[in-house]
Amino acid sequence: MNIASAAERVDSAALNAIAIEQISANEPFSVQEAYEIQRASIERRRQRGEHTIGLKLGFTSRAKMVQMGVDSLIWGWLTDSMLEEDGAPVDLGRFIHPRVEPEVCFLTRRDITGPLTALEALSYLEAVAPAMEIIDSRYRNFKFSLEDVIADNCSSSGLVVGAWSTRFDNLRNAGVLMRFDGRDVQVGSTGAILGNPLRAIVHASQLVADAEIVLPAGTLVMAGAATAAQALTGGLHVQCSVCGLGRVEFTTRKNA
Ligand code: OOG
Ligand code: MG
Repeated sequence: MNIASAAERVDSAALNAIAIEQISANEPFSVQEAYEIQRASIERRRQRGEHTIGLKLGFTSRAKMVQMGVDSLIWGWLTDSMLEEDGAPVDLGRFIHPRVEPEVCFLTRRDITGPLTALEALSYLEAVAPAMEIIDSRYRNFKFSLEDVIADNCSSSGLVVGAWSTRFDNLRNAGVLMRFDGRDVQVGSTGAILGNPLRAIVHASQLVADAEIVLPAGTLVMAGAATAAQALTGGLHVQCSVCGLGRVEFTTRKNA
């Protein structure tokens, strides 16, 4: 597997919003190689001036695993260029076939340097917020293998984070509602995310230890979607509310 060439392919696809064939269609590759491709693609973003602001977990709920036919937890990087402002319009022109999903986002307050237990995780957190992730697979028809999606930085494309809160107590089973133009499109519970989205921090700490990196204080961690993702079109008002945490929203603009 030529790591650099595969990284160039997923990176260009994201940059130009043009879908590509799955990397695995021509050459099978391992999960380890997939993370190497992901790392090399993030390095290309860094060289263009983007910086990483956090990480995201994927397939932390059954709903997502079933929707995408993949059953392993995955992780990828979030960069500053992916961050959209709460309440602001999002231009869909930079995406291929964007989807949105309801999540919660954590903000860390101490460096995470190694594996944490569930009990320890809370003391590493500054705040939690309702959030939505905009995912956009770089592969045609949004179809991929586990290795393909990891290499593609787990479809990461955008995130919108609502107001921060310190209400960590209610996360085990808080109602989640995503609406398009006031109509319910996804309904669920934060409990669908690993039983409790706080476990995302435990997983993140293990991943960090395995990858031999440090997650600095002030890192964002997206816990993964509580429900299946929903396709985005232009001219929508999209809102997600998480019971006890409040809500987050954006509108979509189609730039043809
Ligand atoms: C991969 C990303 C999964 C989540 O929250 O489960 C993910 C995808 O579905 O394209 O972000
Ligand atoms: Mg997600």
